[in-house]
Amino acid sequence: MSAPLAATEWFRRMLFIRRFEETLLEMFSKGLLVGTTHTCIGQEADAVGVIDHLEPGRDVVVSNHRCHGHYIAFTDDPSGLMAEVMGRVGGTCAGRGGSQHLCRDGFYTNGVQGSIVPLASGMALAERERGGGGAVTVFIGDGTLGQGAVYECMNMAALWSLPLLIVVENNQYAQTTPVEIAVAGSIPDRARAFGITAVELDGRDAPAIHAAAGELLSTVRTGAPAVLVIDTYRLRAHSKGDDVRDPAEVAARERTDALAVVSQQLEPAERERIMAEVESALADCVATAEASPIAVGSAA
Ligand SMILES: Cc1ncc(C[n+]2csc(CCOP(=O)(O)OP(=O)(O)O)c2C)c(N)n1
Ligand SMILES: [Mg+2]
Repeated sequence: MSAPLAATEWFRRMLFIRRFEETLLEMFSKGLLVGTTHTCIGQEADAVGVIDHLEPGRDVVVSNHRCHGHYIAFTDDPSGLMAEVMGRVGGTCAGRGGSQHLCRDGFYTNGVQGSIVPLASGMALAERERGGGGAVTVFIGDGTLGQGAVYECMNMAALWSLPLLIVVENNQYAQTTPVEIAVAGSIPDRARAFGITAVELDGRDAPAIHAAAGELLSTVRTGAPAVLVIDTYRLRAHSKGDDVRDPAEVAARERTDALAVVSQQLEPAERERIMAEVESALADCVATAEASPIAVGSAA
């Protein structure tokens, strides 16, 4: 279990993911990206807080269509991701996978909702057999709770003592469908029905995410699967322009999201210094990606 993160570290890591994805949206509008893109803007604390407890080489992360924050937090390879979404040879998958089909060093993504939970469960079985204490963390959204395979996996994970953490990022919507009209009852109670420990918390409280994920992962590693439900909010469209939400609702959440909360805890000079460092690192990352040749077979 990793030590709590300082506010400066939260700010640096979350801001980098935020600015990376804001840059992606700008580039997309200029036709510089290949395929599609879904941003986790507003949900960065989930990636940073959970993945700080994971180690490439020991642990596995399985993510979904909204995967950039998870990838950056786990691999520290933003240049590879930038090159990938630009369809460049230097990308994570040599420019052929694009935004939602990443595969590198124990990090896997797939855009087919629900499919990743059986994949992650199988990987957790492999980790259990290997006996090295590795854990598999799979990230799903609230909308994915409508897929029956999720519950079949919870059943098997409990019966087979799989080292599996399912993180549900409940961002209140599945594309345009609000969670209230799609998900009945309590999300953690769904997991508890299988005898699985489940914790639900407010995603605006970044240190709470870190503490809960650390505790859950320490028991997950011993073969007790767990579910962490993070109530969060996506601050941008589902993908690019498809947003039918009330702008006042979005603006209210923007003022209170985890990045805004942490930002307010910093001295102005410190905030400015970190912002400048992030912009410089991001510029390097874009320049590295742009220097890489366009991949044969990419749509670029
Ligand atoms: C099996 C399947 N059905 C439909 C889709 C199309 N689709 C992509 S994202 C999405 C909504 C997902 O909602 P949620 O699980 O809440 O994740 P979020 O987009 O909110 O992060 C849908 C329906 C898909 N990718 N896979
Ligand atoms: Mg959702």
